[in-house]
Amino acid sequence: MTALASETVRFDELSLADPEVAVLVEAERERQARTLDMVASQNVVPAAVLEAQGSVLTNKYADGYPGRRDYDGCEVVDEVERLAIARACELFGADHANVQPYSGSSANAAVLHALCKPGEKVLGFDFNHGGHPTHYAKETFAGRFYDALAYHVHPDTGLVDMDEVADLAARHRPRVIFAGWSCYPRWLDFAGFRQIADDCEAALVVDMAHFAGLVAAGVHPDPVPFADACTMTVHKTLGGARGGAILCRSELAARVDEAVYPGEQGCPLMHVIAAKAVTFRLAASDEFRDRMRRTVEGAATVAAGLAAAEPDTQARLLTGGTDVHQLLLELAIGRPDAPAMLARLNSIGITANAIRSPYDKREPPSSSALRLGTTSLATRGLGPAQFAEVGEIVAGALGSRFEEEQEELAGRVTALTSAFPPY
Ligand code: DSN
Repeated sequence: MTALASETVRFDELSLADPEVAVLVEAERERQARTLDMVASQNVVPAAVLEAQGSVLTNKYADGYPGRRDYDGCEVVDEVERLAIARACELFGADHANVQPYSGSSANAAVLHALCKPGEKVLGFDFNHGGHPTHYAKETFAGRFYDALAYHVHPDTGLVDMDEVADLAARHRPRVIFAGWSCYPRWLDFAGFRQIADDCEAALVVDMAHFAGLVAAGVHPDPVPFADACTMTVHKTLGGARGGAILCRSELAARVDEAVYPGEQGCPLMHVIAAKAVTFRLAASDEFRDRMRRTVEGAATVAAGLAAAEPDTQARLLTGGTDVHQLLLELAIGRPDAPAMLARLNSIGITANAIRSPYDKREPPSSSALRLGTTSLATRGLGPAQFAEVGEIVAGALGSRFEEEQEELAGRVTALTSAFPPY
């Protein structure tokens, strides 16, 4: 158990007012406690963040920004938002921060709103190759309101094909280039993206939703010096308030702020902004940096275990390993598909998610790949020995003797979850 997540959270008032919801909240608390959560985008937030998000700040309307609101009585929430902005700028060395986006998707919508006119070109990373739909996909605002296209990973290496990025950028001259990912296990070449953006006079937006915590802790290259704007979520590796934020150069500050409010959103969620301020403070601590180091080293340890087990599992690590908090495993054709392997993992108490691997040969809803993350486990306190064991357990779940070993594997998961409770 870590000091950041050490207090039991109680729901006495909720039980009185609405026993049905209280029972469900308790059921979810228990589910989280007895599960090894390897969904790479999830985390266990500190009790302090739960308290701030559940505070009386939820009662306040505060449309606008500190010192210029549309409502009276904003003097306290102004201070809260100023704190969150100052802490975000200091943590990431940014000129300006907007802490109001309701989510990472809202943050991406706002930067496009700030930097592009409808119909202008945007270049993003293909979803099935690791990118996020809000960077380009036709089902989202990015593809619906802008002329969006996508780059890919190279089929031989599994790495972002920078030659393709440069070629698409030179031919189409996008207004915005997105660099960032949801399902990709390697560092991006931020200097390379900057050069490509400069060559075609595009703005570079780095979506660091997944790796913001790693950047804050100094265990991942820093995109801030290279990007015109960075978007993020605060609840993934950063491990805090649910929602988004934007960092940008000072010359873009007014455009970004106007794009968030009134451009894309109404009233800021002041209780969540308070929790973002708490998150940024905690992320500046030595304890957080240690946790991020354990997260990344844990992913490398699990990856090494799975690589060693490949002759049995026939599950191949995409790109051969990981630099970050997640790893991607491609399952051989002829073996159970990703949903079937997820069901195996679930049956022993591990949650993860299925993804389409780049160049997947299976027809949806079948797919060939799993994404496994170590963020929540590191927050719960797991270290090198436990991550080695997690690698063995996952290998056993994906292996040829799963049915014989299922009970023993489930027992090992229970021993770990009991030793490392989330709260
Ligand atoms: N849903 C997030 C993830 O799982 O990576 C991305 O928005």
